Amino acid sequence: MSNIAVYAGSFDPVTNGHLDIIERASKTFDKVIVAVFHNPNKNPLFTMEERMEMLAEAVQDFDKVEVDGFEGLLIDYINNQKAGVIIRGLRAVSDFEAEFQMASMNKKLAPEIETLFMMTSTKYAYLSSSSIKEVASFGGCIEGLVPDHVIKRLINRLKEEDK
Ligand code: COD
Repeated sequence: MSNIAVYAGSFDPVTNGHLDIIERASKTFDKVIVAVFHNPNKNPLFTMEERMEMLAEAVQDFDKVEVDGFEGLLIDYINNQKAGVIIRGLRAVSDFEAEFQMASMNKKLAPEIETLFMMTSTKYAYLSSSSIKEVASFGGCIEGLVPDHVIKRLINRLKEEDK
């Protein structure tokens, strides 16, 4: 099995919960590719390029971590990258059902690829990109929950959307 792992997601935007998983995974694998999914059916707050830029800045001090983007099936992307592992973060029990479905489908599509789950650090267990966007949109404090450069971008984007 290849010791390259892919941590895929929407990352709209990256949170400190995501970064915690990335940093911990980077200590276990030879390389971790953080792969931003371009979903043509969704309308994210940040473009694919912006989400990748925010991630690249956030992981610049991490060893063995690369940021990339992909379209289509995750499994096809993993095979193209010659990776062997999908990393997923697990927060509450409520994550389990969707994650189990996704992991089972990916296993059916590519039995040789393993999905590995990493438990969230308890201090980030309640964090999600959606809650960050909601709190920020009502002027709540998100310091310590996302990198500072993400806070700036969020505030600017939400101001633009208000106009
Ligand atoms: N602590 C720990 N982990 C966290 C936290 C936190 N606070 N917040 C989020 N995470 C984890 C999530 O559980 C997930 O594992 C990862 O971080 C990314 O989260 P998101 O929300 O940014 O991204 P998702 O879960 O929406 O990404 C879904 C994919 C894009 C990976 C998925 O839809 C996909 O693979 N799409 C490609 C098409 C495909 O292959 N479909 C078939 C799969 S069934």
